[in-house]
Amino acid sequence: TNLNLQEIQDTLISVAHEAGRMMLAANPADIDTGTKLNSADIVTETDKAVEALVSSRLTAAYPTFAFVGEETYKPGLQITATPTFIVDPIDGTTNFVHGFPSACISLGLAVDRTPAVGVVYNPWQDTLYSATRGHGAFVTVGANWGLEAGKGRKTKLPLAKSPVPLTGLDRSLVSIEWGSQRDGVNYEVKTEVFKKLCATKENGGAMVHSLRSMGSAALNLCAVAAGQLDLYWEGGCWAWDVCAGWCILSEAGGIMASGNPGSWEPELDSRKYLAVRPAPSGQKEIVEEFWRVIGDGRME
Ligand code: LIP
Repeated sequence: TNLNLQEIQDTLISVAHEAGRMMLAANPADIDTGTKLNSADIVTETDKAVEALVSSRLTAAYPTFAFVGEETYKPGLQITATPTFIVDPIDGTTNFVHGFPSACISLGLAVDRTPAVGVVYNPWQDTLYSATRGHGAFVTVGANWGLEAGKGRKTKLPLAKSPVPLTGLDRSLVSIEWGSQRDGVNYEVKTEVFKKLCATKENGGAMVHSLRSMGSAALNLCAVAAGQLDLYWEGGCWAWDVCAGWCILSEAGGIMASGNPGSWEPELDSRKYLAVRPAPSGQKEIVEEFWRVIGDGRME
């Protein structure tokens, strides 16, 4: 298939801006909030309304493409080789509900089960990340009001850190997430790994510079793509959390390995990921170092 990925990206960007205005207009204090897996797995009326808007816009523009969205996903649904929009209407719903300004809309297109277009937009910070396969990754600051006022600036992702080799975990800022699973195998593996990452090494040094959680997989991936974080590790998130950010990460020169030791080519829906920032060297070595910290633990 000969797809015009740039045109698809433009459509996703305009949908992202429309969705962003909806999110800014919603008052999280007033919206009906429900839960899914447990009390930490929050969904709001805004998540559902944004997904309905996005799905109607994208289905009208690209009727032959498949659509997978967080709020309409049914267990068992498979992502196939067909061009598929993979959408999280609000990634970082917990932050959204609390008014913590780290949440976004994540709009991805997968072709042959591989991320081909990614648009991630945080309307609170008016920051838009975008990428299409083979054409690089960009960040636009002041994307909404700025462009409307003729003042937007669109620049290549700030890869200021990319000339800096990765020299090891002990010089790294590492993003981790609890996710909403608070028991079971993933909980056990995560608590063990988090504990090791916070520890002192035999030589008296620290294992990592520090740990962060942006509360949104998509924003974690964009921060890694921009070189603001060195690594991001999570198990339990879904294809809609990572599809768009993965495209942005790869196009910026970062890599995505499996969150379980062993695989350099994780599947889009494998639900366990380890992202590494762009760097001229040290990417493979830091993945192997992180995998050694995980040791025998394996997430589901
Ligand atoms: C959330 C993520 C977050 C992750 C959670 C959850 P939601 O997405 O992006 O980083 O830890 O597992 O998937 O529910 O806010 O769309």
